[in-house]
Amino acid sequence: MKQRLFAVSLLLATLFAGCTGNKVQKEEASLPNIIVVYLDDLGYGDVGAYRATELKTPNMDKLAHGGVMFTNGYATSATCTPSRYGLLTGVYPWREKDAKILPGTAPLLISTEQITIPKMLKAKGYHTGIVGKWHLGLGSGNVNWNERVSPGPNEVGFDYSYIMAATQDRVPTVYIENGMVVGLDPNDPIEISYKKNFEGEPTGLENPEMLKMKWHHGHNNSIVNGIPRIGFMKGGEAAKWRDEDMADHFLEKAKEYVKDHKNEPFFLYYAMQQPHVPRTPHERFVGSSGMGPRGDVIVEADWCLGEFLKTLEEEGLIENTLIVFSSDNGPVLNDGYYDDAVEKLGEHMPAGALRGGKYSLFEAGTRVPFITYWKGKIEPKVSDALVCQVDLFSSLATLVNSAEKAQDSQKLLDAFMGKSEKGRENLVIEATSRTAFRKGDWVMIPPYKGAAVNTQVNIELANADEYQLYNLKEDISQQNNLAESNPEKLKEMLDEFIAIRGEAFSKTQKLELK
Ligand code: NG6
Ligand code: CA
Repeated sequence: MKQRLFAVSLLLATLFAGCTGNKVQKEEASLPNIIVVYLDDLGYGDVGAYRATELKTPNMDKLAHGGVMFTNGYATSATCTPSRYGLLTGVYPWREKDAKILPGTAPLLISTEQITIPKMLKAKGYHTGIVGKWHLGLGSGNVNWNERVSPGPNEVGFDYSYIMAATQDRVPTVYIENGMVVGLDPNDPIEISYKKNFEGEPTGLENPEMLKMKWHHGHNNSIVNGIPRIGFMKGGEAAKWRDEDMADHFLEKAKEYVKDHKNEPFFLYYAMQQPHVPRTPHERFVGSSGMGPRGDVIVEADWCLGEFLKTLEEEGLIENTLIVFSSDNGPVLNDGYYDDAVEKLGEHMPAGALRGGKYSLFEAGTRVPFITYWKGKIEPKVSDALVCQVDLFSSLATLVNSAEKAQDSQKLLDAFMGKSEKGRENLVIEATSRTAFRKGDWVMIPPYKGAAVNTQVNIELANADEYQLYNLKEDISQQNNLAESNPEKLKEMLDEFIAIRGEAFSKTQKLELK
């Protein structure tokens, strides 16, 4: 009996698969390509269209002026790993206790069981690729960099991956293609440690004479290309990247990916490394901004974007491709190296009018440039809708007619397509494991212990003994704390925040009004 039932269901399954197979084929023809161009530490005020006057970003501006330019677009977090986790999974990073800035040796943060944007799209017939910065962990502890490194991006939904493991300032300083270190000489194996140095290897701390870039805080372990890094590395000489070529290199790979997959619907996550430290513009961009390396690498990233757009145009793909442009977190000037970012800043305001920066719960930590562009499909407009990168999952699911869901991701396709001004009603933002709550024009930051200012990077973190409540419409720079003068609003915000964050959280944080 059991066997017969099995046979019948097998038959049904085959018939059903036949039907859906055809359907997938039909759908594929009309599916647009989707590209996320993601910068690292690019601030709200770093883009011309977002009112930067001292820095020229013509290609980012082209997207902003030809698409929907969001003024209330957020990353889920004020640092990279959690932010990227939220982007790819549609789950708030504060739900995942390990979603913190990861070392290069950290295990894969996203569970291989978990649904992700690339997995969701793959099921709809997309080819999926990532080129650029990963920083979501690799392997399952104790990675051997001389064998295939897995699980990694290929195991959470990407058919193709060409990545750096963590950040440009962290070892291993090599490219990894589908899990294999590129250009590795088997006779010169790679060893990595974040605990101790390998005997006889120079470090930034002990060998300052070998440095072409000096460290300011942290960043004094292994030296690669004259730049001291976080973490220790031995071997892998032939595989090491040249920092100044990284932008060109990722651009080339992104272009190749597009050309290789132009005949099928594809999803590309093009995660540029700029303007994160160490800022190493190619020689032809040195001096291009007059602002030192930080400005120069933004000019370089803008150029890369322009070249990449040219490829989409040349390949005839630009009218069938939705491009999302954003940044993983807000800006920072001195993030650990002496590179003139502070000294040569001049009148430029990387955060625009926003308060704080990277690592901060103030607006500049998470409110970032956020643009959707689709030539011929999206009408240019500026949108004040409240949107977050965590919403891309469900919105893209709507676009491709997928029923997949992710816990915190809202369906905001109309807002992303510029058809509606309706965004989310509220949003939990995160910065180094602290959370705050935005609702409508208001933002509430609960009290947090810890320094008010991170003096190394010179950024206000938003820690305070008292509650903070700001009306962002009237006070975008968060100068007037209205917590005392508007206790009703504060209570309303706090109650909703606790309802989302959960009672247990409120107890550990002792979130109650006196
Ligand atoms: C910090 C690093 C900083 C940067 C950051 C990650 C020190 C002192 N600072 O720990 O330079 O690498 O991590 O940036 O090491 S992120 O954009 O990838 O989150
Ligand atoms: Ca970042």
